[in-house]
Amino acid sequence: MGEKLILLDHFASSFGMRARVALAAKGVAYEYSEQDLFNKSQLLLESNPIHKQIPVLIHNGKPVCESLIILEYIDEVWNKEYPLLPPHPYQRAQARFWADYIDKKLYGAGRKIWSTGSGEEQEAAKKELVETLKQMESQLGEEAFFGGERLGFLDVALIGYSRWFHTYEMCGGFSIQEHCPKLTQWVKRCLEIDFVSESLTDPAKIYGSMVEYRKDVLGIHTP
Ligand code: GS8
Repeated sequence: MGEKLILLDHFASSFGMRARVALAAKGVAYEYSEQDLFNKSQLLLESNPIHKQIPVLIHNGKPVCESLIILEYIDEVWNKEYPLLPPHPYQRAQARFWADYIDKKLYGAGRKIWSTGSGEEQEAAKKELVETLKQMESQLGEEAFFGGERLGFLDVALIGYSRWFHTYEMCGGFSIQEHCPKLTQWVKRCLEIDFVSESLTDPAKIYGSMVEYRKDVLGIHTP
């Protein structure tokens, strides 16, 4: 009813992918607005004056920032028939803990893998990434999804990173599947859900853009 919803995003952002998947899970229509992060729009600067980062969800002119907060907002506002957070307060606290853990560990380790050519720093980042993913694997246990029988908050929080796995592997010369077969199966299960695969960016597109970025900005040749 006259609702206006805009997502300020960037195609490669695992944070933005969270918002895309959550909105799709809830069946909410929105306007996608790709942002140039090297030349930030007035709308982005005004909507997120503190961090000046995407994603930002602008709901009827009011901006909501920070991807995990956006996820909770989406969960509270739309389609209560499909809750993302679990029902029990303790389970909710656990889901939030692990989502926070993912952001504290995965983003930094992943970034180090693609932004360093090779060497000790990259080896340490690869080790940290694998340890983090293994930790997530043990959280998953024998469940189909982190949300149990169906996709939930933590699945949505993590799935965007999987689109970067190819880039990590190519830049780091290692195989995530080899170390984390169960998590690889989980990724496959998530991608079998149409609204998930349709919301995510093709890993080849992310890798292509990173090869360019490494060459042009970091001066690193990608094998
Ligand atoms: C992180 C967003 C972020 O890093 C969240 O939303 O969860 N904690 C935030 N956004 C990046 C793009 S994705 O790597 C961004 O907007 N970078 C531009 C900049 O920092 O100038």
